[in-house]
Amino acid sequence: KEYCVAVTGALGAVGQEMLSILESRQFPIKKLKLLDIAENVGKTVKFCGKEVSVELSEPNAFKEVDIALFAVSDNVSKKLAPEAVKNGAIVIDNSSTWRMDPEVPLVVPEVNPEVLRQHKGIIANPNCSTIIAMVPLKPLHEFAGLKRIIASTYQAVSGAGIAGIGELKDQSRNVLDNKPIAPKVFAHQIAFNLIPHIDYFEENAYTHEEMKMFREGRKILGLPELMVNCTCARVPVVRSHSESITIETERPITPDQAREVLNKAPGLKVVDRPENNEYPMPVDTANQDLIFVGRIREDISSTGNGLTFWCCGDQVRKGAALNAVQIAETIIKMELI
Ligand code: 2RA
Repeated sequence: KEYCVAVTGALGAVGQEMLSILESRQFPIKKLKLLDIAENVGKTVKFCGKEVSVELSEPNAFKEVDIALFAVSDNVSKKLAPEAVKNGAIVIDNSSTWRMDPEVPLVVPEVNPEVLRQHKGIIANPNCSTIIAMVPLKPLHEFAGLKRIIASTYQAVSGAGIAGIGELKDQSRNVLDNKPIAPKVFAHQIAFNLIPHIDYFEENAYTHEEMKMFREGRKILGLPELMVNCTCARVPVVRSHSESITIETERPITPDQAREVLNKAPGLKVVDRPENNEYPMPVDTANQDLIFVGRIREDISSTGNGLTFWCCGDQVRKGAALNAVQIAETIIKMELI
């Protein structure tokens, strides 16, 4: 069977990545609709060798659509996603608008595909750094039972969109040439620096990005009491987020057991040969689909069962576009459409 698929926000960084993933995975498409804001209407994008024109992203555009992949802002999604559902589409949304709505499944296909059965039209794609953490955490949880997570993220500038990449490149040149810099996308200089601040500060002194790991992590893993402490930093890396994660588990798990469990789990590649200087790095995980995990070791500060590891993943692909397309593939496989 083939489907009418819409990509909303088709010309943005995530929309473009969605298109290239739909094409490379040969998603069963009967008709593709590219939807975007008024100023982009009429522009064309090449898909499977054919030029497709961009149409206006408005409620009527979803009339014949089976699956709508949304790569738009929170405000646009809030208005448009319910309209798309009313018109008969299943919406897979990449914004943060619907993620914590109890009626909306929040899904990483390798982790909790079963919640898709409860969907009522809108399905939410989690935040990028949350997805990257969940893929290795799920098999470790199944083996040892998660009690607590302490995570620090090192997030690439492309997490802030194409403008973030431009800002890093321009600033790097200007700093090397001793020219003045004027930060726009980020609150401070990002070239030759890092910024421990992503998204706004909440009342508890954590940033909203950090609280996404806390709230979304609990929801995805189905562990409402899970203890999660996260610090998110923006680093001068173009693409691929990195995370240092320490867990405390109910039952003991040795580094060898963890490597074995992670080796067998979907969506992961264990890269863990420190004797050969082999460990996950963002330059190696950019533009591919797997989360790389390494530096797996005992948490020597733990009073219980503690394990520490490091992981990296392409946040534009697995952290956004690929995860959304995998959700679409899973709802087809589970016959939920
Ligand atoms: C980031 N949370 O700033 C974003 C992307 N979703 O990296």
